[in-house]
Amino acid sequence: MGGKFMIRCSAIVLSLIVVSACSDTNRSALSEAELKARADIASIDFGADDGDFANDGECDDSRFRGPAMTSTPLLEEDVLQDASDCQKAYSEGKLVLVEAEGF
Ligand SMILES: [Ca+2]
Repeated sequence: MGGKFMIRCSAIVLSLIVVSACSDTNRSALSEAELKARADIASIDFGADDGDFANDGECDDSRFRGPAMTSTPLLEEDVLQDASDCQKAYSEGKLVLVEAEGF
């Protein structure tokens, strides 16, 4: 009886870990040190506005992190495809470049 309960609890904990890993959206507050260390905006290739989520007011490019990021899961296909949203947010100090391409 006790063994069965343990197995069920382990499965629940495991699925919680998987869910939290999958819902990582890069959307977190930035520290002053992070903002100070940012690359010059002119040195960043923001790409084009060819993604499905271009011009929706949120940055969907997974290379960035900050409060201006979308709350939806980041897709690899949106890298370099959301230029206007990410460039605007970066200029407003709401993003840093983390260069974490791919997953
Ligand atoms: Ca966008």
